[in-house]
This record gives sequence, structure tokens and C-alpha cells, in this order.
Amino acid sequence: MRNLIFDCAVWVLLIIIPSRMSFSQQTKVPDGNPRGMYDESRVPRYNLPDPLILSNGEGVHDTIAWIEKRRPELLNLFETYVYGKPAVGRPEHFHWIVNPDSEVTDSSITKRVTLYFSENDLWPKLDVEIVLPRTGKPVPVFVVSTWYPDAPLLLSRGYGLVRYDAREIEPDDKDSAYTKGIRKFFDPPDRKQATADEWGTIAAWSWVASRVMDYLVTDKNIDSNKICILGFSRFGKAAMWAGALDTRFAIVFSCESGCGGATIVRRGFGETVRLINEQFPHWFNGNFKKFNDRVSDLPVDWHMLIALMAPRPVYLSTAEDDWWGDPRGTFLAAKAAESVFALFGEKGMNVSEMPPPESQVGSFIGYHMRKGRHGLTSYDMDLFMRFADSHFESNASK
Ligand code: GTR
Repeated sequence: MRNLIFDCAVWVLLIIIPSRMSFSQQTKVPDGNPRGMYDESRVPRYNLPDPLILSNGEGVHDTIAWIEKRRPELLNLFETYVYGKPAVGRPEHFHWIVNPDSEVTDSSITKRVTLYFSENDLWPKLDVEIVLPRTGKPVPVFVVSTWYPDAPLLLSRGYGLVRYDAREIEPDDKDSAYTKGIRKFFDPPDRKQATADEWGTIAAWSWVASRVMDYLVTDKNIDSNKICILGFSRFGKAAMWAGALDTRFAIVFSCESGCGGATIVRRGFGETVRLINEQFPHWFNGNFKKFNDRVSDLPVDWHMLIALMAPRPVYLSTAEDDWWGDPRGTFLAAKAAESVFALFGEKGMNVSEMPPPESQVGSFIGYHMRKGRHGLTSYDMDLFMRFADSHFESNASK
């Protein structure tokens, strides 16, 4: 009997200990991630809204119905419930001044352009620096706000870099974003804050990317069909929204944009709608906060934002240790966007399972998960440029 009890105890330990060990290994959160829900087994069951079903229940079966009906409907839903409606498009008195002191070397051209949003040349204004490889013909560029890669890396591969700091027109600060930002500038003077469906800071940053684009399409040194937008993290969220709205951006690159950028918020993994709205109340509009505790009622999820790029290519990168940004949620969002690319006869990622770290996948939806922490690295840039090369070279040969 004693032996039997001993044997049973040993078996129990043999079963329990390894399963506990693997559980604790799975839930060991890499350094640098804030407190959050990081347990895949606690991700709730959820239903994603179908990008190919209109709000009235009708199916979308061809590209015409997508372009004329579903696309505008989705843009309107994201605008109403998430990013907010801008008060202006291209302002009447929008103008720019190209600084006459361009620097031209054997291998590069550097220009500085200031964009002005009203009649006068005071604030609001945005300084843009453009660094281009000198090739004798118009070049493709990456447009990047605030956190950007090194220009020489891009130049060595034939790409130019257009850089600016969107915080010049709207500070990234919950207390002063509205009062010291571009939204207030266009509002009636007695307004104290934006209303629930009006634009937040991310929409303001996206809006200014389109104003940068307004200039770039006039610059003879730039190939206007090869203007990419790239954003890292919070500026990745802005790049996604800018790319969805403004189809002049040829390819959208979103690096670790996480919640509100390119991941499925219904998963509740890492940064959630509630957490982002509490920490950064200025980023999104007032309506978005109504979904803090009922994300499954949102009429959108972020596979739909990815789908809004179709049939233009889009690239989503993640980092293995950036659990806050939910790399798996981004992969799943990309998978769920593929049906819209398929309408156009384009392939999405060409894989059904999430690829291991440091393997690049995708035709029209590119994806990789870099090893390491949250950041925009030269490894990421190398893969972004390979993806751009593959699309631009195939365009050139068409
Ligand atoms: C975090 C924020 C994320 C991400 C990141 C960043 O604090 O929670 O959504 O945008 O900042 O911009 O680096």
C-alpha cells in the first residue's frame, strides 16, 4: 500500500512539474513590457467583423463594390469610432517654401522645405528634410516622422529619406495636444476640446503626412509613384491611418505599431483599448473610449485597416520580445485582411502559420518578426527595402 501511494505521488509529480514548468516558460514576459495580459490561453473567443460584408449585410464580391461601397464605409467607421474626423482637408492657404540652400554632393541632394498651413509664415508650420541619392533620375522615397532610420542606409540602396517631426504641429502630450496643436488652430477660438467624433492626435499626424505628400508629388527629384510611408510604434499607427486615407502612398510600412496600428484588439493581449485610451487619451477620438470595456462591439478591428491598403502592398513588422505590441495579433490581422487582397487577385502572406523569428514572408502583405525588443533597426530596414524593391522592380518591368 505504501509503495502504491509512493508510486502515485511520483506519477503526480512527474505530470505536474513539467506542465507547470512549460506554463511558466510560456508566461515569462520579456523585459521592457509593461504589466498586461500575456497569456495566450486567456485570449477570449472572438468573432472578427468580415471586411467583405457591408453594414447592410450584403456581400462584397468584386473590386468595384469594394472600392465604391465597402472601402468608404470602413474609412467612415474608423474615422467615426477610432481616429476622428479632421476639421480640414488641404487648407486653402497651404503653401511651402523650399529653402534655397540645397546641399548637393557627388552622391546626394539634401533639401529643406517648410510647409505653412495658413496665409502667414508663422506657426503652424512643418520643417521637412529631404535627402536623396543623386542618380540623375527621380528616386523612390520613404516618408518618416520623428523616429527614422539613418539616411546613408537608404541612400546606399537607391532610396531617399523624407523626414520631419509631426509633433511640431501637434505635441505628443495629453494635456497640451489639443490646446497647442493644429486641431485647435482650425477650431473656433472658444473651443476647449475636440468633440467625440472629431480627430485626435494620431489623425492630426496622419493629416500632416498627406500635406507632406502634397509637396512631394511636385518635387521633380522624387518618383511620385514610389512614395512609401513608414512609421515606428505610435508613428506606425499614424502611418497606417495616413496610408488608408491617402492612396498616393505606394506602400505602407508599419513597424511594431501594435494596438491602434495593426493588431487585433479583440484579443486583449498586451496593450488593450482601455490601457491605450487611459495612458494616451489624446491619440484617438472620444468615441473610441466608449469601447474600453466592450471591444467586441467595435464595428471594426485592425485587419480591416490593413485591408484598406489593398491593392497596394503593405508591410507589418513586429519584434519577438515586444509582447505589448502583440506580434501574433498582427500576424492574425494580416491573415484576416487577405480576403480583400484576393478580390484584386493579389496574394497576401503566402503562409498559413505564423513564421519563426527572422523569416520574411508575404507578397502583398509583408510580415516579419525580428528577434529582440521594441525598436526600428537596420535589420528591419533591410527587409523593408527588399520588399519595396520587389514591388517597384516588378512595376518597372510592367
Ligand atoms: C507605448 C504605447 C504603444 C506604442 C509605444 C511607442 O508606450 O503604449 O502604443 O505606441 O509607446 O510609441 O513607442
